[in-house]
Amino acid sequence: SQNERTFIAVKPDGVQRGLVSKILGRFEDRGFKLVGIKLVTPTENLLKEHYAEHVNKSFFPKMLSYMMSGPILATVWEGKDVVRQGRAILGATNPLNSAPGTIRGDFAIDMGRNVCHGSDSVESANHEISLWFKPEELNDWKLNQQAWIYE
Ligand code: YYY
Ligand code: MG
Repeated sequence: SQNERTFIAVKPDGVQRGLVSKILGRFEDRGFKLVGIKLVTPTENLLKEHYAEHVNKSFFPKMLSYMMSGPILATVWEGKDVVRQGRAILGATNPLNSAPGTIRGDFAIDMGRNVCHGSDSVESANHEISLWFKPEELNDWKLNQQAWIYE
């Protein structure tokens, strides 16, 4: 459905390195619709919920301090298959395995500095969107180019 949504974030290293416009640009260029956007410096509690599946892993404390080291650009994008397509645009978790042309493959080297986050399923997307955004922060609007992007 064209109404599928995903949560895409530019992590603190991506914001610090000035990669915001390049990362957002790839989603805009593809034809996805931006429905939510804000800068957030996340709390430990938010990150523990966001990364609930990883809280007991050995890399978690290091990842937590990285993710709390500065503002994160939180965004929500809408469009057909956007969860899966978003993961493809970001590239593999470990940038050493990310294909050139992906964000991580073009802008990152270490896994602990992989510049971006994307939801891994429709269910986790809906959960992450509700963690990071209030309902009134999500904008319903008609993309004027829609008929030129979708047949
Ligand atoms: O969804 P994605 O970000 O691609 O990977 P996850 O397996 O969910 O891990 C979340 C996050 O944790 C990853 O982007 C980097 C970090 N991480 C790490 O620093 N070291 C690991 N061994 C695994 C993951
Ligand atoms: Mg993940």
